[in-house]
Amino acid sequence: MMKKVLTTCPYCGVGCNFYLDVRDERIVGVIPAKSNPVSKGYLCVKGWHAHEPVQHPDRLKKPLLKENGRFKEVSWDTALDYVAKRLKGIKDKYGPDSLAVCASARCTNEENYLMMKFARAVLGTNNVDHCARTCHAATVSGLNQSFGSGASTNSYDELPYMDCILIIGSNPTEAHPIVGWRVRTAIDNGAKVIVCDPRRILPAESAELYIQQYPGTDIALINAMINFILKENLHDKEFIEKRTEGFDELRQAVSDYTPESAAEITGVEPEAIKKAARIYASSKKACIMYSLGMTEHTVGTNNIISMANLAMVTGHVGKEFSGLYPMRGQNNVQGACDMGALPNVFSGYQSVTDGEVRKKFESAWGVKLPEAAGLTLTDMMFKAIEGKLKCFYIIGEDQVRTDPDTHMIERALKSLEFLVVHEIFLTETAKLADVVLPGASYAEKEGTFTCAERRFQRVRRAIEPISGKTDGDIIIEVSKRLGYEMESEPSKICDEMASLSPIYSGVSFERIEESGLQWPVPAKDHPGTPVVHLGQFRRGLGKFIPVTHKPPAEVPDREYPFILSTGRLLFHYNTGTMTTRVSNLLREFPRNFVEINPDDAKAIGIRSNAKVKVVTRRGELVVSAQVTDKVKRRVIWMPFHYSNEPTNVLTNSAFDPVCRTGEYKACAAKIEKI
Ligand SMILES: Nc1nc2c(c(=O)[nH]1)N[C@H]1C(S)=C(S)[C@@H](COP(=O)(O)OP(=O)(O)OC[C@H]3O[C@@H](n4cnc5c(=O)[nH]c(N)nc54)[C@H](O)[C@@H]3O)O[C@H]1N2
Ligand SMILES: Nc1nc2c(c(=O)[nH]1)N[C@H]1C(S)=C(S)[C@@H](COP(=O)(O)OP(=O)(O)OC[C@H]3O[C@@H](n4cnc5c(=O)[nH]c(N)nc54)[C@H](O)[C@@H]3O)O[C@H]1N2
Ligand code: SF4
Ligand SMILES: [Mo]
Repeated sequence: MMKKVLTTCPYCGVGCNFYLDVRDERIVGVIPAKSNPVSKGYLCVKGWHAHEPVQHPDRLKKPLLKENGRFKEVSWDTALDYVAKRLKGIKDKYGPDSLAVCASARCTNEENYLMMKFARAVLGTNNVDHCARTCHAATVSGLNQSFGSGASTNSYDELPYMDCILIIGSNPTEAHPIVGWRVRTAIDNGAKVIVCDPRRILPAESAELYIQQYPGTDIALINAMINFILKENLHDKEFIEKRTEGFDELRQAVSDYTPESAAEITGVEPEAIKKAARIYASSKKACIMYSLGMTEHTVGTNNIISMANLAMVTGHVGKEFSGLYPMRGQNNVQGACDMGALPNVFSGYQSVTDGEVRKKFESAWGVKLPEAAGLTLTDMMFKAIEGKLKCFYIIGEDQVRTDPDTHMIERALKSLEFLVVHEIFLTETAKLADVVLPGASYAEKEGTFTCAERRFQRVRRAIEPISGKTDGDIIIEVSKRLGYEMESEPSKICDEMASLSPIYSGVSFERIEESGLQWPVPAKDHPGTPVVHLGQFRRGLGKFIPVTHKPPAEVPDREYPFILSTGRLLFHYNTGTMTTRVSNLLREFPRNFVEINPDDAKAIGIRSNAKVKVVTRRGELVVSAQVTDKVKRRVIWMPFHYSNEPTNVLTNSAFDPVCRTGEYKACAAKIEKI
């Protein structure tokens, strides 16, 4: 039997659609979907090969139970009974807040809704979070303070028509290629692109201006741009007057940041800062595209606020062809946040500490709900080490490889009394579990993902679940064993979520058959919202919040003279569980490496491909050196996609005090020749 099943890509947050080509229960290929508004018939190299990991022989097929330190395969009933018994035992003994759930940005909205409901209604705790904590939590906390809503303000299709795109801390060509393609189109249409990135990424080659600042110095850079914009009278007085508050405080705060003083902090020529300010401020249609280069810092939230300040000073937000584009990472990280897989909000960003909101969910779910906000993923790890968190239920996340400071994370997970992991492959985190439950991949389930432009799109089942169950089925069965019944039909889970979440009120599976809908969708006849904050910010007036430069938690010194930054390659995806199992992808960059500037390489006495030891205060790793002027002196850069050569043994778990995201993008390191 042959069929073509339309679905959404399981990798990045762009949200491309394709058909899975299925022959006799075997997925043999991917066919792009021309009518999809996101991908318009294009895909990147990961999308083209997205079918390959699904039926890979390494897929987990049976539940695994650890006995005397070794896994043995058991039946679903044995595994689920055991999990329910242990969860109940720990809850009875230590109370509900001794348990925590990590939801998954790789899973569907409907599954994430079930996961947060499971934590709150079944386990009785708000301790639920997911990888947004490591990623764009600063976007949610920062933009919320400035605008009243923490998601992308505008849509992909505006990009080709921009006059200016300021790309800062985002590498769209590799991390969001189908958005990168729109940036390319904008350049072809005459847009001026300004790239601000410590690494000379591909878009820098065709940019009007490339600024190579030191990692962790963006507030100084942006404040200096604002300073110069005010000095040159390039600000939008009418916008500031009508739509914002707090301008005087901002003016005061940026007065110290002249392009000259910022040059000392950032390592960027004052003239370049002035040029960037002039281009951005005087363009009619200008937007800012940013990502983890801004969020993954101890000043992540303030970095986001500084960009919101810049956009408001120039009136480049709250209308079409403007705004901030936070390039959300995972296929469904936007959705996992929207579904309330966060410790402080239910679905639709409704606060758990708001009595009225709680009452609404209590009456819909028929249980009493916990009142205090729960722990973030960052704090769960610390609490585990302290012995206060006893049990962690992780779904589709590999913290051992992806959280900063691997040795610390291993210590945390080993301190637990009970660890459950839902996985599709046996990851390093799964290896530490007491029980591993084999979940299903995107190709085995019905549901939805929400992409970086807030578009809610369908995911469809191409083959039956290989393990017999989806992640959603597993949650429902564990809940049932704990005495709580949940809806199992994905479209009905979506209806329940919509009925409780105003921003999603108007969505349903029928309404998104064709091309999805962009939230807010407040009513069943509402067409969706491509641009938010039109006429008025979600919080009323946009708020200028003064922010000042603070160096990263760890700065270079005599012993550790380099700044290590980390990030992504086009061909690999996060931990690489899926992409390293695709031969065409693995062929490119099969091993980890470190990029180092030619002058530094010469000083150490190494050439490209020489083995070096990268050392930080937390760990060390032997990799090959890539000598390149992509990075400037004193800066080194590594990808983190390799499970057997784990970059995160090096990274720093120091975190932003507001959003609690770790500082993956800057720590002190040294390099030793071997
Ligand atoms: N191919 C591929 N695509 C992916 C992923 C993947 O693993 N592989 N992962 C997905 C996920 S989860 C996410 S969150 C996104 C992330 O997408 P991006 O954030 O675009 O990717 P990164 O490479 O982590 O970092 C972006 C840029 O930040 C720069 N940078 C580093 N430090 C600083 C700094 O201090 N300031 C500034 N201004 N820039 C800095 C880096 O040099 C890099 O070019 O990608 C998603 N897409
Ligand atoms: N050094 C460094 N480290 C980083 C970053 C960085 O920039 N630098 N970025 C951070 C960021 S932004 C992120 S988002 C995290 C990502 O961290 P993770 O979320 O841990 O990384 P992923 O590889 O996306 O892994 C998720 C896991 O989900 C599994 N999976 C995929 N689909 C499904 C499914 O449908 N069901 C189930 N049950 N499992 C599934 C995969 O096999 C994989 O093991 O990494 C962070 N780590
Ligand atoms: S750009 Fe992202 S969503 Fe599109 S095909 Fe590539 S990985 Fe998939
Ligand atoms: Mo991410």
